[in-house]
Amino acid sequence: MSKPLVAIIMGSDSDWPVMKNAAQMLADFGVAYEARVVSAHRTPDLMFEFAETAIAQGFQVIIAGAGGAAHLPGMIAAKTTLPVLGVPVPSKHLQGQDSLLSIVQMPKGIPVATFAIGDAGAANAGLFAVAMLANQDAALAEKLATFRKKQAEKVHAMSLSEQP
Ligand code: RP5
Repeated sequence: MSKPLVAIIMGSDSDWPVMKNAAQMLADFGVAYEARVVSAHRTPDLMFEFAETAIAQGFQVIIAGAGGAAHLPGMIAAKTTLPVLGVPVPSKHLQGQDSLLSIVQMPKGIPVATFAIGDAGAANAGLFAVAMLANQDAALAEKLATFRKKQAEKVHAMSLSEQP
């Protein structure tokens, strides 16, 4: 595959089952990505190094997922001008509501595009990255249009059995 345009980072390997949904979406569209663990709290120096070198590495979009006190997406956004898509990972005690609020409430000037909690949010972050890259890639735009068409066809084909 070609050089990855999308970085998927997460605070722990325990986030991977959720963040895999973003990776799967990118793989389905043939978009090269790199996935790795970078923890805001446990490896802050690595986080800064990653953010500071992300543009030079050729990334165009960063998908960042974390749970609990989910500071990773915001801190990455603080250190790079690349677009950061934040995915709140469900947490043990507050079911990801803490993750969501930690990611979404960014101060004016440092945006993080925040997605839904969990699998759907991660998948949609992958899709959003595809949509961003499709602006400069006609073949990818075509694949995205086909994806939407197939999705709509599935809904049109739905029927409800046993209606009272
Ligand atoms: C966060 O703490 C991670 O993003 C993860 O969601 C959460 C728990 O991490 P582990 O204790 O599973 O490593 O930093």
